[in-house]
Amino acid sequence: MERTLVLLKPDCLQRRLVGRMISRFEEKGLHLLALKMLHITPDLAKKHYAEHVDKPFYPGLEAFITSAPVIAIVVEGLEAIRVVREMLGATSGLKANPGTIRGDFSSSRQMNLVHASDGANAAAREIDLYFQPAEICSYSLALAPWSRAIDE
Ligand code: FUP
Repeated sequence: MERTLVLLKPDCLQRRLVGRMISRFEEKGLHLLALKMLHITPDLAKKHYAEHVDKPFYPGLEAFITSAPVIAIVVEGLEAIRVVREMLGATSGLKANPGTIRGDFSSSRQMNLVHASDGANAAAREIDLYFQPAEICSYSLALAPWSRAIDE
């Protein structure tokens, strides 16, 4: 089992797509362990996008990500880090394949609706940025035996 951090970005809230995005993760069979709405501060934005802080596009990215609330979600599942990234598609909605979230809903590189951790180290670091350990709920799903074989 892997855990990954998903962020529904300000454009997702402004366009009232939150429910549809959460539904896609639920329908895929991913397990929601924690969820909160928050307003990202410039300080948190710099921590979240540490690898991009010095890039020319960073000021615009920070203005966007702090412009309205986001929904942060901890998602769990088999190979969840890769599976969720593939559900999002390429960074730019103009390049993302149809069938992916960005491919279906975004025509922008910046306003691409949803963020997800891009590897195990990023997932651990980002979950830690947004959630206290006590905020992450552990529970079993009654439908689990109908979601995958016992040896998967
Ligand atoms: P991703 O991992 O797909 O979210 O994309 P990146 O880590 O490469 O970029 C982080 C965010 O910066 C993306 F969501 C979009 C934004 N971005 C821009 O706004 N302009 C750029 O030129 C590149 C990325």
